[in-house]
Amino acid sequence: MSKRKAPQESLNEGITDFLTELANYEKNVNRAIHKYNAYRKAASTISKYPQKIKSGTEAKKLEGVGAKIAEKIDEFLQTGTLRKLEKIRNDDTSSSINFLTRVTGIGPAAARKFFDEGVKTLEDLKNIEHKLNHHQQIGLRYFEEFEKRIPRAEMQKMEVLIMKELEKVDPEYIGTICGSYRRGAESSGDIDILLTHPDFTSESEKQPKLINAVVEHFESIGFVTDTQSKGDTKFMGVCQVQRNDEDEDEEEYLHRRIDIRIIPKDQYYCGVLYFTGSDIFNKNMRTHALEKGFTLNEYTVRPLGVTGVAGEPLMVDSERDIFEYIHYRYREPKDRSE
Ligand code: DCT
Ligand code: MG
Repeated sequence: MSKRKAPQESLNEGITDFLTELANYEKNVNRAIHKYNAYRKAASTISKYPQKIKSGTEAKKLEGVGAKIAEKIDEFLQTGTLRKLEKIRNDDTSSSINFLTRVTGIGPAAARKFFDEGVKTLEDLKNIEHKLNHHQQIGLRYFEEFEKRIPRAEMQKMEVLIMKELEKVDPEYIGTICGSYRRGAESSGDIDILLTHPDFTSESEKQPKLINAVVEHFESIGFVTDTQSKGDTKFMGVCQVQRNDEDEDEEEYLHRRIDIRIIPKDQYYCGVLYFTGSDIFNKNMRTHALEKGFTLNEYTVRPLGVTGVAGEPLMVDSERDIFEYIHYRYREPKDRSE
């Protein structure tokens, strides 16, 4: 998962930007995930609104925009700024904690802990590098590179490479690059790869070999450069496209965050759906599923009995199956921003 979302571009960029900034503040500094979700949802609806918003009242008609957000929009439209945001930006605690969470491996709780110990800046972090865990050390080492989004052209190059190399390890692997890339984004924050293999189902034993073989091969060709964490089904680390030495004009590629997951074949499409996102789309789809009497998560879709207890997982052979079970209009990945 990537840390920084692409900036929203729309007629109402000023508004969506301040809402996103407030969202991050709630998540990172206050650890108020509901407020984070509320701001993100409002930003997402407003980014799709085809007109320039002229007042809070106008915005309030949109889904996810309540009275308090409408008030902020009025203040922003009238004064060009927001007192609350000015205060947050000028507050040493908030800005330091917000900054620390930009390092992968440092979440809101760790950021608060470091801050309480007097660690506030990149320099401070470098000075206490020995106190960071391995994941955080890598986040620090590649801090500048991870802050840069990955252009779609580079994502496409990686997709070709990944599929070609996967086939070499075992032609039976099935792989999908999910995340914002699958939704057609012009740039991505990281690479989210989902794999499955016919030998691996939710009934079979765990097969750590399946993911290890892939990671080891990617390391052997110099594509995977670092490991942040490695489990039986999930790898988190760093990759880099190797520069073609014959092409002198080609620039060196940056280090990128990569997540690889292997999912049992019978749960693959629930996984692909989940990891394609967006997170807001997933939330809306899960809410819809509940309304129709189903519970949906990254593994399965299950009917809910009258008592609210989930039944056996339904058979799923495609993403479309999931939409059909819960009577949701099918949406292509490019139409899944919300
Ligand atoms: N996801 C989710 N809920 C979350 C986090 C993630 O449903 N809280 C899902 C949806 C997207 C997918 O996981 C990958 O997560 P990210 O990489 O964070 O999102 P992205 O859409 O790929 O965006 P980015 O381009 O920033 O990586
Ligand atoms: Mg991503």
